[in-house]
Amino acid sequence: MDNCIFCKIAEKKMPSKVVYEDELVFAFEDIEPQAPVHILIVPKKHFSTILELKDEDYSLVSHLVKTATKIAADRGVAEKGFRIVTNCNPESGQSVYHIHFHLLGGRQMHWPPG
Ligand code: DGP
Repeated sequence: MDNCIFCKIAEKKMPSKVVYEDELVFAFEDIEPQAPVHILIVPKKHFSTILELKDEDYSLVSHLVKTATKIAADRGVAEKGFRIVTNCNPESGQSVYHIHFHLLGGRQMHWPPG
């Protein structure tokens, strides 16, 4: 989609620190890391928020989650613990309107989140 930074990153029209890529998903380092491990996992197909997902898109969601857990293992945070977060719409703090899962790890997390 035009003017979507995460589409541009996934299409490699904008630079990023690539962590993983396959035909469906793209993962890269967050530009403003909130933890020692902070990676964004995005679908290559554009959806603005998770509210746009249709029934037929949920296999993609499971692929995104599976990718996040694999990366967590690769980065050595799986056993100690990590968090997968997706924000939806303004009150959640969503700032980029292309679905993304934050993978956060490498430090003690707190609850409730801010
Ligand atoms: P959210 O607030 O949930 O929409 O998270 C958006 C995240 O995207 C935020 O943690 C910062 C990150 N981000 C924004 N622009 C860029 C960018 O151009 N490159 C990278 N790598 N990350 C970005």
